[in-house]
Amino acid sequence: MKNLNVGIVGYGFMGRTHSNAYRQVNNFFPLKHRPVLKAVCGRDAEKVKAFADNWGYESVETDWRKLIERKDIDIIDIATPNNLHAEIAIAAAKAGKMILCEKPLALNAAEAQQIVDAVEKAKVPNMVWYNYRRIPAIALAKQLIDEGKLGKIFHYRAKFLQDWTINADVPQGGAGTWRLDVNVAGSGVTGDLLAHCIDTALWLNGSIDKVTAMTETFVKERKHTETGKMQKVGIDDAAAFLARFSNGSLATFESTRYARGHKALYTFEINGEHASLSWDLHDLHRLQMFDHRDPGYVRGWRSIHVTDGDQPYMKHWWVPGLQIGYEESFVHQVADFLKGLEDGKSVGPTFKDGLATDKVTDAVLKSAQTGRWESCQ
Ligand code: SOE
Repeated sequence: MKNLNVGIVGYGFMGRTHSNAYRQVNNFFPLKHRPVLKAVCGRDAEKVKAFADNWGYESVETDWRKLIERKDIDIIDIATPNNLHAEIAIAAAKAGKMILCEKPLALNAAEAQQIVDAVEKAKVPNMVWYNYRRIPAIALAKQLIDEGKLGKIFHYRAKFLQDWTINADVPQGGAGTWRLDVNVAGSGVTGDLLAHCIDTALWLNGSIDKVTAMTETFVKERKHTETGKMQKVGIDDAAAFLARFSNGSLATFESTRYARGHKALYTFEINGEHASLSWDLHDLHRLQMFDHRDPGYVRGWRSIHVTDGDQPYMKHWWVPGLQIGYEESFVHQVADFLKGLEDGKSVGPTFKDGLATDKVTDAVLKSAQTGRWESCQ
């Protein structure tokens, strides 16, 4: 068993999901590497120390450059707001570190391309934390599609709905609400939520050629936490787009933070000539399937409870019928990354995959401005 020392930058929501994954992975997956919680880095010395104590990190840093300079760090994990991803990732690549980066990879595709160039030059293993690929029900959807169970694909439909920014008093900027500050987040729901839908879609259904989109910012001004002043809001609060996939299928995507009653309703459906699949984050351990080739007298939507040992990832957990949840998708992602190191294979979503998603989100934002179809290539 070889130890791999992790240095994580950022200790918010994602810092917790990643730390939990590093701690659990070797208890459930037989692997040749063991992640060690070596250092956590954040600007607030008191908060970063409290995080280190809580999760069992051996040391703390308050400057990410110092973390990258450390010889005892093997993996840099970037769990910061989006505007820091590129600078940290490029420096980490130059220092020869393996890199795991939160989504979206960068503020835009041009920046993402620079990150890809840096890791390709340095030849360092890399991965983006698009964790939903590792939900067993979604991995099963991928398996069924790859096995040809759906036949030719006609339609893909996805949405990601939330409701936490309807109140105009929610500020922009600062911890938790940096997602509303365009300079830090890059965009609103397009980069934050549609990016998840797009990553899954590209994985399941191949590349997207072009999109036509609309976006809206419902609350035009919000107080900025750092300046205390009312400032123009630069992010998209809601976005919807039509897409044409390279395989000829048509798609609709929608995301908003203004769908009252929905907290994290990520759903997708895919319709093929023989069968359809649908999935819902609020019921994440189930995959719905309709197969027209079933005998007519029993034909109908079936709800597959993805908890059995012969379904993706599940043999590593409990016993058939007992389900797992959101946090385990991160454990699976670390497990796959470590297995990739063992086998000498890169594991997706790599930074190159992250760039492909950023190209689509750029095209969505551009189309919302121009009112035209925009290419994603
Ligand atoms: C936003 O509220 C958010 O936390 C995203 O940033 C995550 O990526 C998503 O998985 C859940 O919602």
